[in-house]
Amino acid sequence: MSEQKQNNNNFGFGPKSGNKDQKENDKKPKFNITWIYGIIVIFIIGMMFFPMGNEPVEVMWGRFRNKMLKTHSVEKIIIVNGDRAEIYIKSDKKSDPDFSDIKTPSSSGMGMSSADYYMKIGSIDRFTGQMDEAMDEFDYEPSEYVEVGYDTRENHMDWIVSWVIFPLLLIGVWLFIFKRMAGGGGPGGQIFNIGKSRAKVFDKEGAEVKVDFKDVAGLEEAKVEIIEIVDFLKKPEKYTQLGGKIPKGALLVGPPGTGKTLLAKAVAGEAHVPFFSMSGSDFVEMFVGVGASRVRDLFKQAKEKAPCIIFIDEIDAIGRARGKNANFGSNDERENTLNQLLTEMDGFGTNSGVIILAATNRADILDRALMRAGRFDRQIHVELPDLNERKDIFKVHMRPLKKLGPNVNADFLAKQTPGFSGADIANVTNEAALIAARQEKDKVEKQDFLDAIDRIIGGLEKKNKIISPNEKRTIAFHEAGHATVSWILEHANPLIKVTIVPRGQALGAAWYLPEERQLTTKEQMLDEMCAALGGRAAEELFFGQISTGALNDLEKVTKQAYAMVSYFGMSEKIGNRSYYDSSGQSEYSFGKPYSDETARTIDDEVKRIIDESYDRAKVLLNKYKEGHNKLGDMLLDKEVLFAEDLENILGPRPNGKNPYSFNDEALENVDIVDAEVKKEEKIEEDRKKDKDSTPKE
Ligand code: NHX
Ligand code: ZN
Repeated sequence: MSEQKQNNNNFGFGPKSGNKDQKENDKKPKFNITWIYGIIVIFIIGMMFFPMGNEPVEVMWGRFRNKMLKTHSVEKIIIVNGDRAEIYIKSDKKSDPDFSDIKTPSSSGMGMSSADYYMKIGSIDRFTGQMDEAMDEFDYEPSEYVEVGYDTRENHMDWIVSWVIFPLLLIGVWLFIFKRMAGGGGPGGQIFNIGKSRAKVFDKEGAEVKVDFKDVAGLEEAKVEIIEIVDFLKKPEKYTQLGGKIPKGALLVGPPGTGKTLLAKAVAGEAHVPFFSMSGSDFVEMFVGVGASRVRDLFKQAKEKAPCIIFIDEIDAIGRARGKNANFGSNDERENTLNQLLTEMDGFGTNSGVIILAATNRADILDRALMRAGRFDRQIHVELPDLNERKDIFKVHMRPLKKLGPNVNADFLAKQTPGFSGADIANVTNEAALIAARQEKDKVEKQDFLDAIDRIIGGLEKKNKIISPNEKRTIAFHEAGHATVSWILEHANPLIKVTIVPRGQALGAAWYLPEERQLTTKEQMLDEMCAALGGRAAEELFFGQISTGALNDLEKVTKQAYAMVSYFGMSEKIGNRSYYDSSGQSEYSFGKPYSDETARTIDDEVKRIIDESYDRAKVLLNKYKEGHNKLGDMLLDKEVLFAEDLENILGPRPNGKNPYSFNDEALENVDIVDAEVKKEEKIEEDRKKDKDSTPKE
């Protein structure tokens, strides 16, 4: 099991503002407008097929001539649009049985004509000619002649269909397609909003932001800086009257989960000015130029509401250093967005009252231009919490837990969680509460917290994994190997427990409590490597065969050895040279900054260091064979062993001078047995020396 500090990198999940946006959007009662559209369409179609009002009855020429003209019953005729003759019957004739099919007009009938009959006609001339002929034939007096009027009437239905419904339908289809293309759903998913900024605005009332600086535990230095920023906005005169300029932006830098976003939220909660929050990835879209236009829009909005704060989370999404060799795997669109951001930051005056906060966990990869004076001219480093800060963070997160067991102690838990970030601690307390609830307990107890810590570091326990007895023995001996070696070595991390219960990816693990230190000495590194190789060494010595299980151990050891040689100047052959690239911009873009010869030397040195550590582990295990085997058997039996058990078997940890401290010459070209003899002699000597020289207190 690797130590907690290293493992911790896998557990960075700060709250992402994007998720929140999504949730709030879903919460809105979504009234389904499609239904209304559907009803309207059905209604209109219905109107087309079943017109309202009374449509006159259709008649043919024969009936018109013989039953209407002949009986002198026609009052007038209106020719509509040149193809339809509407016939009005004299009111005194309407009671005639011939006209019993006239529909009684229902109150004016929605713009329809109130004619009694109609007839389709071929042409006006022909129709009027025929009528004249018929009227002559039926002896019409000139005064009796049926009047013929003309009318052009627009068909409203046709008009509506061609000018309203059809275009509406087109627009609907078009919108639908673009909504899909724009990714649909999300806020601003509509095509019209594509260039708008997606910033979430928290207004002065700050109703949504309930975080203030009281909720931010630890981070004292960062808080001082950030409180000053709040002050800039509240009382700018205080700073400008002395001629000072208000900074434009500050960059929050720190590993994941350390509370960068939380700090920004606290600023929003305290500043009482509008707060624009968005994530760097919100600028990115598949359409060209969208990122830049979103930046523009964001700044436009911000300037309107100044004084205010803009917060850009995960700014590395757009702020990554622009490639030197353009258009080779570089992203033009991202560069445009970045350029726009740079221009906007330069563009507004220093005292315009807009302050930009940005968060990233990788300041090293950011473009230099972003960090020069006048842009993000302040960097606020947010580091992993130390012991005291973790204690405070535990206290903050334990507040909402209703009932705590009597033995739960934030101090103790802080000691158990070196290398944890604030987010990890939040996770631990929550997990502990869940574990307690699962067991139907009415309190969250210390053991629940410990189980939660194990879970966060190692993953889920997998008690039911099928492991053959032979494998079980291998695992037990492997872990006992780690335990034994690390117990004996003075500079190795102190062991808390060993277990052969599978958890997450690992089949077994040795858990250490790494010391909280800023510097690591060569001896500490070598001892740690030796302990890491103890597993494989035990497999080889006591099983005669080695397994794939040592993968993680070997990976860790190899990286460590490589770092010692090529970064930390800890090998004589390479000397005090470091090929570490802190700029992170691979300034040595053409391969390695050293010759092939040096590369070979590095490889040789790495191999030597690892081989020597391995030999050392084997020597130690050989010497402490009995203790190791006892440990292995006990592990098979109990599955978990704690430091007390190790002490019972192996005796107290060496706290004096370590008899096996690393010595370059002593191990070179010496086989194991030889080395063992020499070492044993040396221990005796050292012990004697120790007894003689160290004064007793
Ligand atoms: C596996 N894991 O993945 C199993 C579950 C020596 C008893 N096969 O050093 O758990 O064996 O001190 C492909 C091939 C991980 C992927 C081999 C992923 C090997 C942890 C290593 C305990 N404790 N090792 C340890 C462990 C493993 C691994 C692999 C893989 C073991 C060891 C993993
Ligand atoms: Zn191991």
